[in-house]
Amino acid sequence: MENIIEIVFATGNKHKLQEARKILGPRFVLKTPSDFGIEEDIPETSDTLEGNAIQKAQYIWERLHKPCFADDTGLEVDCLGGAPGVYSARYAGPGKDSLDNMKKLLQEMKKDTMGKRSARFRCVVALIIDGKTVTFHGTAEGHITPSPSGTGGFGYDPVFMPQGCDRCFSELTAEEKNAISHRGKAMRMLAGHLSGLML
Ligand code: ITT
Repeated sequence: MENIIEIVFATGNKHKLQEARKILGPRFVLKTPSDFGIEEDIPETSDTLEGNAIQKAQYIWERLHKPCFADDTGLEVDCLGGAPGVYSARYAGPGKDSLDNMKKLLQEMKKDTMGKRSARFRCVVALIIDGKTVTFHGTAEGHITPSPSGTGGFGYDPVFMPQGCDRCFSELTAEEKNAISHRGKAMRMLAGHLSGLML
């Protein structure tokens, strides 16, 4: 029988946690910072996804000294020169939510974009075990739709249509999104790595 692997996911985002639990399956018991009384927002001040993912995982490692990982994700839109990218969470400014971010994105794309709507989600997962860091990368290619649709998922999902699909991430079931998403890809690599370590 496979052993259970307990690990801390350094996130404050409940949607990410829900997705990670589904992707990783019952063998992995995911704890959160708040299970250990860490309630503050974990700083993410790097200008790269990898830098932020490592920074978030390190924040938890330094406080708990338990196996932990973090996820930093960005949406890169080609006609906007890769924006919002690493600034996806704060695109519409401080104190704004996902609806404001999507609104700003669609507004920006009404400008001189020559009809080009290609985009991708990039996810970097940073794992720390025994003080050693390893990163995993996952990408989902697609395009930004002219208006939001669907009610599932979170963040920019209502305006992101993955390549080869006629529905946005927000119109897919959780299983369908996880099968092709940036996070699904990165976290399946994480699971493979952890399984190989025979923790
Ligand atoms: P943690 O740092 O606590 O993990 P966060 O929400 O701050 O949570 P990010 O910095 O990685 O996480 O978020 C980047 C932004 O991209 C944020 O606005 C999310 O809503 C959005 N986002 C992340 N993953 C997404 C996904 O799978 N689908 C749609 N939007 C996503």
